[in-house]
Amino acid sequence: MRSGVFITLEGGEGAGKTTQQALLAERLQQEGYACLCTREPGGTALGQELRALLLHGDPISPLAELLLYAADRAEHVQTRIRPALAAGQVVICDRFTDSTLAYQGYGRGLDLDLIRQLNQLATGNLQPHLTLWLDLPLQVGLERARSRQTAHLSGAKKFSPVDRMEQAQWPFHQRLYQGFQELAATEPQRIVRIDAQGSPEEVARRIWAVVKSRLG
Ligand code: Z5A
Repeated sequence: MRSGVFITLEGGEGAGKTTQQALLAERLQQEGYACLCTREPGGTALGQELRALLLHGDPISPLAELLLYAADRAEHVQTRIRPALAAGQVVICDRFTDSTLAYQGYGRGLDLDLIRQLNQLATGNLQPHLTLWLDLPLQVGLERARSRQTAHLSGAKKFSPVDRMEQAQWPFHQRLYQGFQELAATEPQRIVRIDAQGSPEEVARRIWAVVKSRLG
């Protein structure tokens, strides 16, 4: 049996993670790989409840928010990600530990070392084999995210109400962006920058070139 491969997708809002997750899974399946597509927050039943609290509940303190993301991750790694990897699947996760460093660390200003320790605790030291950072200019990503909401209001399928993070101010999004840049510079072997501009198919081709070389 092939050993499992753990791939995470990271980036700012509207960068195309969900779109690219589906395209990558489709390509991998064509190549004969079994895939698990999942996401954080919300990859388990507990995670769905935490997701509702985190993204659409009343405002909470940054530390409480951090601990809820850690709880979501602990349950997710233990009950879904590790079993899928043990079964030889390719796990593609929409956001993981780097999002916590970017949003709660660079964005909210919580201590990065504390977040790294919590990430290790929640994951039992599980690290992605490959992280694809979808790099899109902030304005473009936020416009894409907004146009999706507008599409919802006019009756299109995908529903995503404006959430707490999307309501945050521009400097917050700039700090996130800087965070992803610094994380990618710190771990260039694991975190690969993908130019997320262009059509979904163009971005998918860039992603596949990287994934294929790693799988090979
Ligand atoms: N969060 C956190 O703070 N700490 C943590 O530890 C974790 C998460 C794990 C999850 O929100 C929130 O949780 C997130 C961080 C926080 N903050 N926010 N907001 P989410 O899961 O609801 O949303 P998201 O992760 O930010 O993703 P998104 O806004 O749904 O965007 P996306 O998945 O990256 O993009 P998409 O849905 O694939 O595409 C967005 C729109 O653009 C859509 O209409 C597409 O059809 C369109 N699109 C996609 N690709 C293209 C291209 N190439 N060209 C043109 N249009 C495109």
